[in-house]
Amino acid sequence: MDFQYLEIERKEKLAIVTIKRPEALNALNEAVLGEINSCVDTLEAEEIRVAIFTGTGKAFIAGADIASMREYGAKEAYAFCNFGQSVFTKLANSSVICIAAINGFALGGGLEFALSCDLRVIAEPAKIGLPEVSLGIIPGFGGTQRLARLVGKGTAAEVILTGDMYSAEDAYRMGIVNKICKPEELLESAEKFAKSILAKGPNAITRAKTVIRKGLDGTLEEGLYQEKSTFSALFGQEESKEGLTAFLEKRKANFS
Ligand code: CO8
Repeated sequence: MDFQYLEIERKEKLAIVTIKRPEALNALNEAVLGEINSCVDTLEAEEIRVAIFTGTGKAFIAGADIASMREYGAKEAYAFCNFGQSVFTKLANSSVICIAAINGFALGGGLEFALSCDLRVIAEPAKIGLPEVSLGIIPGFGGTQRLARLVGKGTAAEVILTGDMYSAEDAYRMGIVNKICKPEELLESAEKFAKSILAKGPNAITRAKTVIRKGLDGTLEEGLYQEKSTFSALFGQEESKEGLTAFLEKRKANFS
């Protein structure tokens, strides 16, 4: 499939997806969101295991497209919000492990995109925030829920209620990102995570992702049940046989 706003570079089971709408700091309009939606389907169909998402120019994504939203009434806003939430939920639920490589501004819908990914790496000059309240609106692509689940209610309330922008250092200190690095090392840092994940059991990785996510959506008891049933289901499979045997034979597991 051809994309106008996305460029996909494939390296075997790893894909690097660059969002390219620099004239609007990669802001998310319906077309860009639609391409991200199709991109997730494409990556899954190609059995890509890890995807790194980054932005072109000085932004990762500077939010939802303010120019498109200005004319919205409640009905149009609901539809756009609904679409954005469904795209980001697809990403969060995908079998592909998603890493946000935050190269520049990740604001509003841009941070919400990063929060839907499994891991986040940020370059030192980048800035993050949920500035929606400055526009008289609130985050609408999952930010109120995913940020609070990631860093707790207090920090989420600070970010959402002040609408302030934070440095990469602040984002790391708050636990919003996993790693901070120099700009020239951003992709390398993200690829380091990717390589580590790619070397592990593919089934174990996707099942672990699902259990983490589902556990956060329910009670501790439900989460522990999910863990128990998934843990046991992985036994007796080729993958776990290879992993367990390789350890005992003092060799690297070969999961291919
Ligand atoms: N939407 C549309 N265009 C944008 C956006 C955006 N979010 N951000 C930047 N642009 C455009 C600018 O208008 C400008 O265009 P032009 O050159 O034609 O004037 C171009 O990108 C470059 O931007 P700046 O000149 O402003 O660049 P600066 O370096 O001076 O500033 C900033 C960079 C600080 C990132 C600044 O552009 C900014 O504050 N942008 C807006 C950030 C923001 O408020 N984001 C949140 C948007 S709301 C949102 O994401 C809600 C998500 C949920 C939606 C639910 C649906 C109903």
